[in-house]
Amino acid sequence: MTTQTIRVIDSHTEGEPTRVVIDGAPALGQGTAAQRRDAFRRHFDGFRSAVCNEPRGFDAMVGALLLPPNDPRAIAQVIFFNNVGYLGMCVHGTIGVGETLRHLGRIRSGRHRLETPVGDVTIELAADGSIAVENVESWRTQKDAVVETRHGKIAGDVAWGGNWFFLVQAEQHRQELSASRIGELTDCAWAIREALPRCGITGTDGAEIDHIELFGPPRTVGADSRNFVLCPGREYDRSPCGTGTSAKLACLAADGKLRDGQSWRQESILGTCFVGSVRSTARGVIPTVAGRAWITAESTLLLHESDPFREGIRR
Ligand code: PYC
Repeated sequence: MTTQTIRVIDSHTEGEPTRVVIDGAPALGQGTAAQRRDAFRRHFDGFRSAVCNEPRGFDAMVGALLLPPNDPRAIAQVIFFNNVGYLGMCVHGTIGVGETLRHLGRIRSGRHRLETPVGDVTIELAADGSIAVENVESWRTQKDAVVETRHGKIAGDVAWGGNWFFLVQAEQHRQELSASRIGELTDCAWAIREALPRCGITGTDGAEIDHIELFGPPRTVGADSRNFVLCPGREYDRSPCGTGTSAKLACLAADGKLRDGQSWRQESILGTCFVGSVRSTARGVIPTVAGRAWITAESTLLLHESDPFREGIRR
């Protein structure tokens, strides 16, 4: 009987978990992060499920494969995945990767480039322990698109922040953004998610919008906004969701409500914060989002040949 071993380092970024695979990843050949992500999806989807799903993970777990870069100017290549599939970018996960590289002694300070399937991003380690991610270019493609759901008609903006988002003002639909209402918020956000394709609302080139962001007034002193973000696998983001914050910053900038360099403090449904700012481009913005991560475990996952759940409990 053989047993496959996978070495991982777990962390959480402002509450949201990241599991970085540092050894035991499948052989994906040479190529860009997008090419290797496609090979991973085609040939090793069971590996994704084993790392994220029960009994070794849980629904909120975001995995990150740490691979050698395609371009030697980058420190590493990263492919993000979750309980149901693959992410374009993941800012909380990138902060988790940064903290993991620091924990491993591979970086100490300064700026470092990482390759992701949707473009290169940069991490910068600050003296206070936080990590800032300069994300991929982000922009809004639709304002006030209306979706017909079982909760009634709901208007929202479509924006790219490294993943596709539909952003909805929560108060307009009597949705109080409180951690005691996670069940109701999940139900509302999922109804929107399911209705979007029926209403023909997509990202560019028909891309599926798989993240729903409800936003409203903050509760923490000094924050600008609170959000609730539902991820593709029907699990909510414990952090303020960095790609969702990037999408929000792109909408604010498009509405003339955020100047270049101005700070925006985005609070999560749990009350943790990311600090964001933007630099304008012709199409949208380049967002920078900063937050903190903590290492929670160094482990070896064991996948026994005889285990009926060696590839996790798939959803
Ligand atoms: O921080 O970008 C993010 C993210 C995406 C999904 C979960 N977190």
